[in-house]
Amino acid sequence: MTMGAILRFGVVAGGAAFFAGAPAPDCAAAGARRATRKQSVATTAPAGMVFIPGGTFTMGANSGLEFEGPPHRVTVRPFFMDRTEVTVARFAEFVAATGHETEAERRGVAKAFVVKSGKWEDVEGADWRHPEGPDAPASRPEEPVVQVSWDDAVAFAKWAGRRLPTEAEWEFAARGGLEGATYAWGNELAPGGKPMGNWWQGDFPRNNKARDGFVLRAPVGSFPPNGYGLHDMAGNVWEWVADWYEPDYFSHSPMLDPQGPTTGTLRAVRGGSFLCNEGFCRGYRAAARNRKNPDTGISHLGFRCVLDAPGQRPAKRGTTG
Ligand SMILES: [Ca+2]
Repeated sequence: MTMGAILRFGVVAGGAAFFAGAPAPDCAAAGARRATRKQSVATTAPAGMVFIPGGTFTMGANSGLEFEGPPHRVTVRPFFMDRTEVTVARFAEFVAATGHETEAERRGVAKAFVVKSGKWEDVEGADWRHPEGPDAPASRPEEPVVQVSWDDAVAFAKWAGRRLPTEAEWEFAARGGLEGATYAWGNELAPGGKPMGNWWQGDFPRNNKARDGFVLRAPVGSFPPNGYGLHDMAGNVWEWVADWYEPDYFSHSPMLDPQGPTTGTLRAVRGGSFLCNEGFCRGYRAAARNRKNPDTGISHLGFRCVLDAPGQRPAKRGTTG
C-alpha cells in the first residue's frame, strides 16, 4: 500500500509539538477513515540527544553522484537523535555491560586507512580499540567509535534502547532545517576559509593539509553544530543507517517515512569522513550517500542512534533491526 500522506508539523506554545495527518486519497478510497489525528509529542530530549521536529523536505540531489538522486519529497515524523556520533567511551560501556565482541575482533583483521602508506590495508588486530591496528595509537575515549559492523551498531542501539536512523531521518536531520543547501551549514564549503567539519583538505591520499586540525578522527563535537544542534553530520566518520542500499531507491521510495528497500546486500552509510576531499567523494555534502558491506568494520565508519518521540505512532520498521 502506498504510504503517501499529507502531514503537518508545528510547535505550539509551551514547547509541545503536534502532528496532524490525513490519509492519502488512495487510502481513503480503500475505506480508511478520514479523521484528522492530532498527537502531542514530547520534545524534551534525553541526555545527549536533540529533538528533531520532523517535517517534509527534499531528499537527494541531482548535483552529485547518480545514485544520490532524483531529488524527491519525503516526510519524516519527529524523533530524537544523538547529538554526536557514538564515542569510544560509550561503546566501551556497552562492551563492559554485555561482553559484546565485534565482528572485527572475531575476524582478527579489519580494513584501515594507513596514513604512512596512503593506502587501505587489511590490518591484523585492527578493532575499535585500535582502529589502525595494534601498533598504531589507541582510539581516544572522546572520538567516534569505528571498526564496528552494522550488526555491532544495531547491538549497541538495542542495548541503549534506541535504534539506527533511517536514511531519510538521517538526511532530514543533517540538513538542519536548511532546505536545499549543499552542506549542513549552507552552500559554502569553508566559509571564510574555515572548515566546518573534519574532512581532507589537500590531494587524497598523499597530501593532507589538515587545515581543520585533524588527520584522523576528531573528538566528537569539535566543530559547530547544525541548525538542529547536531555535530559532525558532515565529515569525521561515515555513519551506518538502518536502510539497505539500493542505487535507484529514491526513484520509487514512499513519501512518508521511507524505511529503505526490503532487502539487499549492502547497507547505506551517510555523512562522509575525515578521508573525503573535494576531488573525491565529497561525502560531507548533505545529499551524499555511500554503501558498505554490513559484515565489516572499517576505520572511518561509525554511527549514531535515534529514538522515537513519545506520542508518535511507530512506523513499521522491518529493516531497522
Ligand atoms: Ca581532517
